[in-house]
Amino acid sequence: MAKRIVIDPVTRVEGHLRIEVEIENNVVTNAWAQGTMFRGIEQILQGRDPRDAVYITERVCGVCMASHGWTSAMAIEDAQGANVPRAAQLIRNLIAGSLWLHDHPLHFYHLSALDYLDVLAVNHYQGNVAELLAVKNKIMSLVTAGDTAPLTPRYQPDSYSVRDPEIVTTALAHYLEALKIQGKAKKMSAVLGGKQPHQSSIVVGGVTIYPRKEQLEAFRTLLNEVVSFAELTYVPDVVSFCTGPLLELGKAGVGAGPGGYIAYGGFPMDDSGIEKLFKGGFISSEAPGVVEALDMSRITESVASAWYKEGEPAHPWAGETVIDFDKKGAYTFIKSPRYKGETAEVGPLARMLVMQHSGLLDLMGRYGIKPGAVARHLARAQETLLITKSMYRWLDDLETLLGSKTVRPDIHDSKHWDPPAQGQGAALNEAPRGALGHWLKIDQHVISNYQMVVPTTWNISPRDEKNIPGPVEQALIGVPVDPDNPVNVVRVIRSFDPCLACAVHLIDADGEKIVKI
Ligand code: NFE
Ligand code: MG
Repeated sequence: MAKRIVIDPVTRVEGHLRIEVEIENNVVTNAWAQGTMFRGIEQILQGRDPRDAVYITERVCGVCMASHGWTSAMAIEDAQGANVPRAAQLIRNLIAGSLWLHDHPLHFYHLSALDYLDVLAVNHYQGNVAELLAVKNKIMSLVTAGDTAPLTPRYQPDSYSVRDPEIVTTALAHYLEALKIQGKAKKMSAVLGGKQPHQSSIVVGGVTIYPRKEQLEAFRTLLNEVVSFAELTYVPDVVSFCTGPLLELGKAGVGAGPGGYIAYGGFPMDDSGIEKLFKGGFISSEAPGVVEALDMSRITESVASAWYKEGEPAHPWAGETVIDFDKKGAYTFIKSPRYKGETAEVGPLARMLVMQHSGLLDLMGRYGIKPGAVARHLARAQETLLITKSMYRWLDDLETLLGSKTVRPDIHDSKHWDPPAQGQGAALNEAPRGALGHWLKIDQHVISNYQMVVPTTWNISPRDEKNIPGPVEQALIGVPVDPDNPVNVVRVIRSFDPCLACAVHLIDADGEKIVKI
């Protein structure tokens, strides 16, 4: 007999996600991912001056704001033919890079690690390290007070859970330390971005901040602390978890996605903006390991399973976002992005596979780890190392540029401030959770259409017009699950680090439920 399990809301993800799975003989046989919150950012943008989009799109999300502001500026710059000066590119890289250093450790410690820890094992810690004893006392006093949320998730520890008291207590100590590090990474983006959340330095054509020497010094001091945590604590923790207690899950490839991967590329490394830290490309599920060059015209969004007015799959420039609550067969507010009609996973694993990152491929090969939930955690850690190294390079280059005595370098392309009366632009970029694209059309000086195709739109996408499920839906099928303790379901979902706020962009202004499911 098939059983149905509904997890609503899925916690420790950003935004509202509802997951429904069908289970037979303790294995998931079918899955539906639903974005149940509708916002309306794409509609809000219509009729506005294109330059407003930088600030408005940042409000899509409370996590990856700078990625949206930056990508929006790039899309408008594409419409204008603007040239962003190198100093501005470096400042943008540093603001967005700070986001990565904030997001990835947060995802591991605060959103995911608890799925793999038997937290109450702290009580059996017998060592005498003062810091760990303090953690033990702190957690046990919460237990006594009956107040262990969010440290004890609603699922029970299982055979994959780490129970060694020393490892659990150390991981919890790092969980607490990572909370402080998050704050420092946020502060870094505020130093150059003007404020947090929602930076205000990035504008169309460049940036508005001309950092003083003290600001760069403050940034570097914070960077040293954040990088030292990332390199000496976070990455080693992820590697030891993935190649230790989680190895069996990793070798079994639990949570493997569709096998198709897409990355757009991001973080310009030189003046031309052509050489990038992350490379763009597509890997088809039909040809694993073969990276194809991207053809932007092959990106489409289907609305077959979404509460939007029926229509053929459309390229984002021609896309529409018109609500249809009564549509038969629809079950989500998320559209289905596809590349050449194929489902593709985005995010750190996609990026690292597309760029054939030797560090990740070596680790996966050495330990026999297959693509899946564990590989996603490993990929996130490996790309963090690319970011930490690049942050120093960008900061050094910026200091050299700004320190030049003879010429004050440009931070803005002032010849291209006014957008064209008519035109269109697009930007393909990378956000912490994956490939991010903004497309806009301008008519009579204002935005006539604005379409965002966001990382979580790719990953949480529903069935398309050919009834092919999205990446998370496919990743869940085949996952072994104890129906009384479906922790494996959330382990797989959270390995994607979904953000539904980004994916849906709409909420009813009165806070009313728009649809009842
Ligand atoms: Ni709201 Fe986001 C990122 C974007 S969405 S967090 O990273 O763009 O998946
Ligand atoms: Mg969209």
